[in-house]
Amino acid sequence: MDPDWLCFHPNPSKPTFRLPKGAVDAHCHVFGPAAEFPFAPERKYTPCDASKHQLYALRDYLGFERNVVVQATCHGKDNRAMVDAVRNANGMARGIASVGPAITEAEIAEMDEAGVRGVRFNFVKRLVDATPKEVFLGIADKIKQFGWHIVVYFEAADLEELIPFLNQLPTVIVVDHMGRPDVAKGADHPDFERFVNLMRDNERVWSKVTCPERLSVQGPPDYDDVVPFAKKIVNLFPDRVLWGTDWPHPNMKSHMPDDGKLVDFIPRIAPTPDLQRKLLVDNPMRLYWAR
Ligand code: 0GY
Repeated sequence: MDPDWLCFHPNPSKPTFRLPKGAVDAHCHVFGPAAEFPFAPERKYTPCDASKHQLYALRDYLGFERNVVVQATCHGKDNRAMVDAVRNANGMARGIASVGPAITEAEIAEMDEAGVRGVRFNFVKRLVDATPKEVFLGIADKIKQFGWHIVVYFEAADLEELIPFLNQLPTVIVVDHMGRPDVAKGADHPDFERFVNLMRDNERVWSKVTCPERLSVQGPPDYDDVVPFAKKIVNLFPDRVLWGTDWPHPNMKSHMPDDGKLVDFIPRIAPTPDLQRKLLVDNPMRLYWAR
């Protein structure tokens, strides 16, 4: 692994917040294990191993019932580790893949049968080499007939340029980590308003209200500065939000979050049982377990 790699928390605390029954961790990853599922040659980082067994042990410990395993960029377009994790969860996991333009219908169908329900388009330059938008549109065209959706990962500074492209996408679009706002600017800043307006104008756009540990300038343990951002999105769009741990927290450099404390962040951004049930159960079930 990279010399400055921070491995996930070895013994997270037990959350004080009791998750509703059937809660879904809708953003998490597996890394390898590299001996079984080697990392991709084109990767931008080399992490520690983080296996499906460790992921599902954390699920049980925190009180989740299900997971959405998102293909991590260290595995490139080789989805074997993610698919293996999804196949070995007794129906309690779904997957998001990374694919190239050569993907065939048969390959999509095979992943669909395993439990994959979407693809991720990544625009974060430190994680991937750029993919032309026409290539992404071609992939979108292929996956839409399977009822899959598209997860997009970008940073706030890139949103303005991306809006026409996002509005061209023919499926539900799930934005990772609220489009990575610069929280130092505040939740009423025009940059975050741009993201709010995207969700307001395009009802296909959903958001993961995830990663306070990644977005916070203030830092642990409370990540207070991220609360107004996530709370705003949950309040305005309660039926189009998802939550996830982001375990095993790729590329965290400042600190490694305590996953139990991350769960305790949920009632601060979704204060009522009704909002919590939508965020943690109803919305992910509708998007990932409709079939
Ligand atoms: C995240 C965050 C990151 C990495 C990845 O697939 C990945 O490599 O998603 C990141 O470094 O910001 O969404 O989990």
